[in-house]
Order: sequence, then C-alpha cells, then structure tokens
Amino acid sequence: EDGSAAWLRYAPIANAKQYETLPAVIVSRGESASERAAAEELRRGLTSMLGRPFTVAKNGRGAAILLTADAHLPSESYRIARNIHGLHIDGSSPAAELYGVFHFLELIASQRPIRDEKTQSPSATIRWTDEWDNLNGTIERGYAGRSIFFDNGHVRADLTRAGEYARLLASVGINGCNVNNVNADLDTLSPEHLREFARIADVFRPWGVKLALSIDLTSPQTIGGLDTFDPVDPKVIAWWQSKAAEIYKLIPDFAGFTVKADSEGRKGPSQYGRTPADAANVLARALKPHGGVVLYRGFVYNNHLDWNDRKADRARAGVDNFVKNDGTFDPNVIIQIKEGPIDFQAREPVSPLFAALHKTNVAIEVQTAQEYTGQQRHMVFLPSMWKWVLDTDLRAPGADGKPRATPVKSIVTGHAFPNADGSARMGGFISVTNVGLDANWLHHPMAMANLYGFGRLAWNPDTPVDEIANTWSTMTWGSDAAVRATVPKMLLGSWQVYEGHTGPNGIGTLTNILGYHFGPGIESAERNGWGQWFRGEKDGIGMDRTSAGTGYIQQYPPELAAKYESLATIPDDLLLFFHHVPYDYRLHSGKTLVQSIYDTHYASALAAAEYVPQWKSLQGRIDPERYTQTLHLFEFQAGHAIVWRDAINQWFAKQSGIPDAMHRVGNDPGRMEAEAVKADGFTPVDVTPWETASGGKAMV
Ligand code: BDP
Repeated sequence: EDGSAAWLRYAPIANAKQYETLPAVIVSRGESASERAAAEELRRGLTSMLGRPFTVAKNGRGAAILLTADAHLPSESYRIARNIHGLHIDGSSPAAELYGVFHFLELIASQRPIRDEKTQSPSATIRWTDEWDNLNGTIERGYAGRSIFFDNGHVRADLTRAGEYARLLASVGINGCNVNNVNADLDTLSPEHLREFARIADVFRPWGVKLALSIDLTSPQTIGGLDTFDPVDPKVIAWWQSKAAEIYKLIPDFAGFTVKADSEGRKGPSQYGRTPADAANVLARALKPHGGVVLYRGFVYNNHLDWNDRKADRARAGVDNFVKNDGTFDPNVIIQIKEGPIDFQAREPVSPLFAALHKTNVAIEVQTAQEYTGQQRHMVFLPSMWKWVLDTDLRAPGADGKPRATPVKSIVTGHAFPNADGSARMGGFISVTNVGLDANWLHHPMAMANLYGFGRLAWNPDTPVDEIANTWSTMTWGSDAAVRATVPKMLLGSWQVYEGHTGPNGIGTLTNILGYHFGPGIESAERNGWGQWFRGEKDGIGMDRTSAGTGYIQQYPPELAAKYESLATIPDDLLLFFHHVPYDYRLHSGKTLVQSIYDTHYASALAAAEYVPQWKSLQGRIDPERYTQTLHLFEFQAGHAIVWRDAINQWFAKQSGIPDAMHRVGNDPGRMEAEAVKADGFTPVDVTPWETASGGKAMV
C-alpha cells in the first residue's frame, strides 16, 4: 500500500454480515459522467468492502439500491432512505448523488448502521482547495513532490492523478479547485494556457469539481498588450469581458478567479489609486453572465514595516484595508480571509476582519499544506485548530447594539450578516492544500487527515473533531481495535504538541520567516519588514497590541476586545500575541512565563518522542509499507522536537537571564555538543543566528 488510495481504500470490513440484506444491484438511469461515476464508485466500494459482487443496471426489478436525481432537494443536497424495494440515494444534482454515495460508503467503512437519514446539505457554496502550483511544475510551499497538474510550462500530458485528486475531493464534498499559485504566472491567461487548462477541467468534471484559476491583475497589460491595467479603464474592462468569454467557451463550468493583489510584491489597484472593490468588481462583472465568482484575498499588507515603529502592526492590515470598502463589492465577490491576522502560525487569534465586514461576502482560508506547522514531516492534526477557529465567538453587536453569538462559522456560512433580504450570503471555505506527485499526495500519511477533515468541516462546521479523527483513521488504517484506540488519540493531541515545542502562548511559530519556515529560527523571525514580530527584548516579550500599543485589539467587537485587552482575562495561549510582559510574568496557570515555556517544551518534546513507541505498538496491525514510512517520520519528528526544544529554551534562558528551576536547560543528560567532540579535520565555527545551532556553533 503506497497511500495513493488515501481514505478510499475500501478494505474488506470485519463484519460484512450486518449488511447482508443490502441489495446487490445498483440501479442508476443517469446518463451524465457524474452519475456514471457515482454508480461505479458505489459498485467498486461495496464489492470491495463487503466481499460480494455488486452490479450496476439501468433498470431493475426487485430489490435494488436506487441512485436517483431529486430536483426537490435543496442545492447540492442528498438523502439516504430505505423503502420496500431497498435503498434510495437521492441527490439534487449529479454531484450531490456522488456526495450521497461517498457518505454511504463511509457509513459502511466505519461499520455504522444504515438508517434513514435526514437531508444532508453543505453549509456553504464555496468549498474549494487552492493549489499553489507553478506552470513549471514546482509548488510554492509544496512538501510532497512536484505538481500533479503542470510540468515544464505546460499542463501535463497525463492527468490521471488530477482526476484521482478530484475524486478524493468529491468524496468529502469539495466542489472547486484552484490549480495555480496565488502568485500567478503572469501569462496564466494566455490562449495557449487556457486551452490546456480546459483539459484539467475535463478530468475534474465527472467528480463535480470545478476549475478555478489565480490571475494577476496586470494581465491586460502583460498578455493583453494594453498600456494600463487600471481596473476602471474602459479598455481594461472590455479586455476582462472578452477574456471571460474566451474562458467559458473552453470551460463552460469555470468556477472563477482568485486574486492576490497589492500584496507581497504583487501589483494591484492601489497603483492607480483604486480600491480592492474597483478591481474585484470589474472581474466579477466579466464573470457574472457566465456564473463565475471572484475570490479576492484579504491578505493585503505592507511587507516593508519598520521594526522600530512601535505602532507598526501587520495584524491590523486586513481591517485597515478592507473595512472602508464594506458594501461596495459586487454580489459575486467573496473576500477570502486567512483564519488569523498574520499567516498560518501554530496559533493566532482569529482575524477580526470576519466580524468587521457586514455587507460583504467572506470565506475562510486555511492551510492544509503545513507551511509553518512542520511541513508534513511533523504530524499536526489541523482540524483541531480549525474547529477552534470556527467556534471562536466574535461577539459582534446585533441590530440592537448588544453583543450576540457570532462564531466564525456563522459568518463564513453567510448567516451572521445576511443579505438585505434576509437570505444567507455567499461564503465558504478554502484550503491551501498543495498535494504533489508523492504517491500518498501529502508525504506524511497522517497529513491526509487534514485534507479529509477540511472537507468534513466545510460541509458541516459542527462536525466533532473526534468523529473526524475516528472515521478517517478507520478508513485509512483499518478497524483493528488497537489501531482505532491509538491513532485518533495521537492525532487529537498533536496540534498541542507541535504548538508546545515551537511557539506556545501565542508567540507565533518561531521559524526563520525569510526562508523555508521550517525548524527554529528565533531571532531571525524578528527585525525584518515582514511584521511577524514577537518583540523579544531584555525587559520582556510579546507584541503590545493593546490600546496603549498598536491598537489592534480595538479591531475586535467591544466585548471580545475587552477580554483580550485585560491581562486578567486574556487566555494564556494567546497572551504574547496581544501583550508585552516580563519573562517572570505569572500566567493563569500559576507558573511564570519563562518556566512555563521551559516546561511546555520538555513536555511536548517528550510527547513527540512517545509517538515512536505508540506507533511501534501497532506493528503487524498495519501494512508494512505505510507502517515503515510513518515510523521514519515519527523518528524524525522526535529528534526535531528536541532541536526545537533546545533552541527555544536556550534562547529564553539567555534572553531572560532566568534559569530553568528544574535545571534541565543546558544540562540535558546524554546530550553531546558536536563542538565538544574531537574530530580530525573539523573546526567549530560560530553560527548566525546562534540559536539555530547547538551551542551556537557548527562543525565545518
Ligand atoms: C505565505 C507564504 C507565501 C504565500 C503567501 C500568500 O509563505 O508563499 O505566497 O503566504 O498566502 O504564507 O499569498
């Protein structure tokens, strides 16, 4: 087993007898590619799991599983019901039939009883993955090999993997996939490329997954040959209209554009004194006659901030840049907002922009690609984090001015701030995923739980995370009792473990932000224009974002702002994101900050080390191929957690001048520094930044 089947292994189940009354004939009259795919998926899954042959027929007498279209169901919805003839899986559309089939197969795989279920509908219309693939075949922040879509400036000749990926996405209800980097190649929209992209749309289509593209706003200039890309220039408007028409001729179900503008060196409307709404609306109006949408990214900030300016704060950028335009975006524009105000750190508070836009569609962007969370070399079960984000209640004031329940999930599903007529706004969920050519898609077998969990939460953000972990584990690793008792437990604790040995207390992930974002790089994370600062200084540490500091906290609705502003009520796990405190500051836990950092790092590194024996206890209960691969990753993580632990603890000990009360930091038993070894032909040299190497030295 190489992991390519992901959670759709359809391994034979232990107790197939409980499903013996399930009819062996699947009747589907559907002619569309999606309906044929649904029937075939059901046949394949049931045959494999139940160990008896199932067949697909156009008509049937007697008992059968009926796959049917039911136009009365709400959009993208399905219903599973039993009747005297057998079982119905009804979908409101061919794609919804697929969702019903995959859900049914999941019930069988996890050996749950077949019951009549109430109609299942997705929480929001946008459920996409973004892939940061470049046309040359590389992937920005991709950790699992090269692109499944592109190579050498072209769409791959063989798109088998792209089709298989769409099947995986459909199995968890994902309905869109943006295939190219948000830092888009400037010629993305050239006629030659568009013709090739249409081939990707073709392999996605049977699975109900629509193709989207990231575009660069300068396209009218770079490929259109115009002398401007000013969004309100009539020539530019006409160019986008004809480009949209060209795209829809090739790809009739094209989903839309994702736009990164005025951000990290990408050009944007600010060049002409125009607003994000000016730019987004021109695109939206070009796409509208064809049914497309614009996902305009809220990730707009100045990456040349002055570290010496105590008021400078990157976290403020979302609200500062977008709130003034609230209500000016067209109805088919959605602002795509990263979960936190900085950039996918191990823990950030949720972005205040979610509660600040009341007349604008919004969607949440999360990152399955573990850029700052261990790059698929560490196990980090991200649904735990996402659920915490989605459940965070921003306490936005209602019409009467009083705070009301406004969890992030109610905002991104369009319910908290509905349209003027009371209907839910368009909204949704985007995962930056970055699968690659590695057979198992994301390199770490456990990372696939994140893609699976993303789909489940996008479909229903109330899905409990332990249910996600349990079901994914059973489908991926099998139903052996010891495996079922071990894997979900490991997953469910893993976010805390990673946070604990990287950047606890809301400090952010202490990697070198100018480089690979992997491994410790504490001082190098500071004193640059990118603004991912934590202000570790002699007197203390943390960003002062109170009203005496950068004022960022005031961007939250008043009740939540008051909670974050006060040291008495700020949760320990967000403290340093909001406050600058001395190293011996006492946390709610009763410990001093610095002692808590030491202790957390020891505890978390130990927890990471324990993954190895925990995993070894499953030997023989999991196929040897995936067992061995995963074991090696856990062994790596155990070692790397120690590297993290020691780098951070030594940095805190030196910076604070406060030793570890338990005398561990700097005295780890059995630890030998490379520079203490006598090695012929090698000399120790100083390393900058010092904390990234043991004892600040390397051997060369
Ligand atoms: C950062 C990544 C960078 C992306 C950027 C973005 O490091 O590669 O281009 O986000 O989301 O996290 O645009």
